[in-house]
Amino acid sequence: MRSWTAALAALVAVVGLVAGNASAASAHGLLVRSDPAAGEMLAASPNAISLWFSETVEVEPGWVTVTDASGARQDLGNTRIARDDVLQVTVNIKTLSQGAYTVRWRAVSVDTHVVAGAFQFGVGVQVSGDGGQPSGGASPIEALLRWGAPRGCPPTPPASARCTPPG
Ligand SMILES: [Cu+2]
Repeated sequence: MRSWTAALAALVAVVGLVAGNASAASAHGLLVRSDPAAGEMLAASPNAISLWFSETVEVEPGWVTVTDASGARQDLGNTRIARDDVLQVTVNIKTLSQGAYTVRWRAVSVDTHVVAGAFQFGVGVQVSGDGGQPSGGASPIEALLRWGAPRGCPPTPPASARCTPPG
């Protein structure tokens, strides 16, 4: 009987944890848009990459990178929150020559979860269409917590997916 009681107590604790974190798990800072946009073809090199999130995030200087087709870094490693817009993350880049470039980003959401993704853009060239899909950095515990997420999340989201509430 004692073990049953302990098991029940543990179950109640787990359910409480999941329920208590469900709202937090749905409160990720989501990437709203970027400049350049995913898949965009630019006529000339921009001098910075900017990302806009749905809520404030934290970043470290190396957390948004830009690489060329050979994998060489083209960003200046100065990822930061924009001074005049708390929802904007910016990194400066070198002058890009014609070609396809990949932007990889990660940030810490206010709920302390890491969100991350990647997309491509081109300078003077078209990039393939599937470069624009953001991917999440969900941990196993977060995938578990998503059981309780009310909207936007399939019952068993793949680890690479991020839950984007509709609308
Ligand atoms: Cu979260």
